[in-house]
Amino acid sequence: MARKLTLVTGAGGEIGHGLIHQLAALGTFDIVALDRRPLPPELARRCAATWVGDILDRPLLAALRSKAEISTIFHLAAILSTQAELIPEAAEEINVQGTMNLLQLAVEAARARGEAVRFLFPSSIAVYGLPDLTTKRKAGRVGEHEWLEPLTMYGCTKLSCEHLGRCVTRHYRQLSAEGPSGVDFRAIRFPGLISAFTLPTGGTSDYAPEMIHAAAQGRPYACFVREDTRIPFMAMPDAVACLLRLADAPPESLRSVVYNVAGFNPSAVELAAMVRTAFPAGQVTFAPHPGRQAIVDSWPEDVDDACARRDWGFRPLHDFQRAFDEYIVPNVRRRYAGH
Ligand code: AKB
Repeated sequence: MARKLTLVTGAGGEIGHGLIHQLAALGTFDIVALDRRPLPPELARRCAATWVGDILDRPLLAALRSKAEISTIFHLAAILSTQAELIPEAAEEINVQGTMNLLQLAVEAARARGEAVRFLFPSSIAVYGLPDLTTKRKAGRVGEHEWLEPLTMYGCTKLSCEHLGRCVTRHYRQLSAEGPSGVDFRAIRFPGLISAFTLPTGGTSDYAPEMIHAAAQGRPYACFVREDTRIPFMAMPDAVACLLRLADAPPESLRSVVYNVAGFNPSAVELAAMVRTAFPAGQVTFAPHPGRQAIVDSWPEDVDDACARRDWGFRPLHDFQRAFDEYIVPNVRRRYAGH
């Protein structure tokens, strides 16, 4: 079977780290990695080629495309929610213009190959905007078409990218005789992600992984949200499995271009209890940051993932307990052994 040439942007990031390991293990992909920084050797050696550069650098993207016949794109590069509030203009440019640049690359790659290019995009629960806590609690598991008025720049950029991807896939240059773009855009609205191997940068769901990694090192951690805060999370292996499973789904089985996926949704105090049990040397306290609190209060308590289960057989492997017992605790303990 011909090996598929796959482009991964933001390759050195949290999802990129897990995805490249999985893609390499599958052995059916040749990976072209793009990141602003050189990849660590253990990632770079799993790639057919690595490029250091910026998704806003269109000559670089043109050069990359001319050298590689790309069949699939995992476009992971993005500025996350907290950082995007600090640099909104740059976040809009990177998250939206950067994505449009990659969509354009996908159109050109599809034209060059004469075959569709699958474009996998990590969107986020941040596209949702619950107006207040009472409404959030009443809303419960939010469906893909509800509460789409995000509170954050990040949420707005992710929602814009979903619309751009759908439009390029279904209506690109609809007034010209060129015909369809050949882009097959598929997006997943990820909850907060928890990795045992990497630490997040610039997100607002980061309190969970930060709490875990601090406690594992016996360091005190002041959680920046209230004890009763509740949003959905997912273990990183499930997130990577989602991307690969959706990438593999036959187009005729997909009735949407964007999907919710859920894992588990403990409150911050339930999370702290699990962390204290696993890492008793850790001291978790609560010191809510009003601004970041308002952001997570606008995100749903949980999401309805029925469409993902129906269209591409999504099934999370890890619930809350299993994520800790089988993935987080063993790997995080190993990571900080001797610390
Ligand atoms: C963030 O906190 O910004 C991200 C997300 C929920 O999309 N982790």
